[in-house]
Amino acid sequence: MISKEQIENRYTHVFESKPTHTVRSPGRINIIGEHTDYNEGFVLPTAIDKAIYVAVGKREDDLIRLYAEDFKAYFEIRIADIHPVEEGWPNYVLGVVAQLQERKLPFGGFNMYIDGDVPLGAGLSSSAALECAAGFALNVLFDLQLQRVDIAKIGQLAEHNYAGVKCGIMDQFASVLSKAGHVVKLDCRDLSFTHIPLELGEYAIILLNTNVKHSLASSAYNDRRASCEEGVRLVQEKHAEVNSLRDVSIAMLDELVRPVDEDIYTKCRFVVEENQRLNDACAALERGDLEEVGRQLFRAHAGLSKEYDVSCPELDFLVEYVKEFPEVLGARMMGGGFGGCTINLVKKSFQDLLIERVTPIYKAKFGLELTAIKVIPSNGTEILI
Ligand code: GAF
Repeated sequence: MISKEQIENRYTHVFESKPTHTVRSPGRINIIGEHTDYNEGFVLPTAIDKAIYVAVGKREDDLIRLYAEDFKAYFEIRIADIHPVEEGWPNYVLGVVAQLQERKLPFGGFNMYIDGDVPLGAGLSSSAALECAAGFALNVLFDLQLQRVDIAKIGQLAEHNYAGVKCGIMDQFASVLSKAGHVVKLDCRDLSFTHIPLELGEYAIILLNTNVKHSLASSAYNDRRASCEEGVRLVQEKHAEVNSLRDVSIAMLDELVRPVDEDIYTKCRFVVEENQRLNDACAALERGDLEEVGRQLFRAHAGLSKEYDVSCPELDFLVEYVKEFPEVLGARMMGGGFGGCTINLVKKSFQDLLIERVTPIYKAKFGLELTAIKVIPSNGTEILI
C-alpha cells in the first residue's frame, strides 16, 4: 500500500502545486476463464491489494503533463496533438484522453503523477489499472459524469487504440468493479455480473511470478483473437444466428471448422470448453468444493498450454511441479500468457514451504528469480480521501 500523503507529496514535489484528487485503481487476478472475454464468454476475476495510484490537478493551459515514478520520466503533450507515442507508458493515459475527446467530453489541461505497486509485466494488469486510474481521476477532476462501466470501456479502447492489444474487458472491469473478499462473475456479452464470496477456509491464493516477459505477447494475443473470429465466421456460413463462440457448440465446430482448419478448430474448442470449466468451477466454489475448483484450474492450464498455445516452459514447469503436493489443490497460468504468473490454490500452512522449495529449483532450471506474491481480493477503483 502507498499512502495518500506520499502520492500527494510526490505530486507537489514534481509539479510545484497541490493535487486536487488522488485515485487508487488495482491490478487483478482471474480464478478461471482465460481468453473467454473477447468471445462474449464469462470470466471470474477480482482486484488485488496492489494498485496504480494517480494524483491529478488542473492546469491553466492546454497541456497534459505526466510523471511516472517507475521510470522517473516526464511526458508532455498539447491536448490538440494527442497521438500514440514511442515512449510506451504515456499511451495508457493518452488513450484514455483520446476516448474523452471522441465522446466530446469537456476537459482541459492537467498534471498527473503516477506511481504504484503492481509488478509490471507480471500479468496482473498494471496497464488496465493505469487506464482505469486515469479515467477515474479525470472523471472526478472534470466532473464528466461517467459511470464505472464507462470507465472500464474507455480503458479497454485505450488498450486497443494506443497499446495495440485487442483485449477483452476483463482487466478493466475487475479493476473498477471488484468487491473485497469476492470474485466477479462477469458475463462479457451483456456485462451483467455478480459478486461471489471467495471463501477459501484453510486455503489461500498465491501467485508465482516467472519473471518472463514475452516481447511477442501482444501480436500472439491478437492472432488468437483473429483465430476465434475466423472460427465464428466458418460456423456462421451455416448458422447465421451465431454471434460469437459463446453461441457455438463443440458439435458445430466438429462439423464446420475442423474439416477446414485443425488449428483454428483446436483454439475455438478450447474457448468453448473454458467457458464450461468456468461455470463448473463457479458452481463448485458456491458449494464450497475447493478440490473441484482446483481440478478445473489444472484442466484449464492443460488447455491453455496444449490447445490455445499461450503458455511457456517456465509456466508449464511451475504448474507441473506443484502437482506432487496434496496441499496444492490446483494451479494454472493466468492472464494473456507467454509469461507472467501462475495462480495456485494452496493450503495456508504450506505456502511458505512451497515457496522455499520451488524457488531454488526454478532458479537452477531457468536462471531466473521466482517471485511469490500473496494477494488479497480487494475493492475496485476508489478516490483516496
Ligand atoms: C489479457 C487481456 F487483457 C484480457 O482481456 C483477457 O483476454 C486475458 O488476457 C486472457 O483471459 O489480460
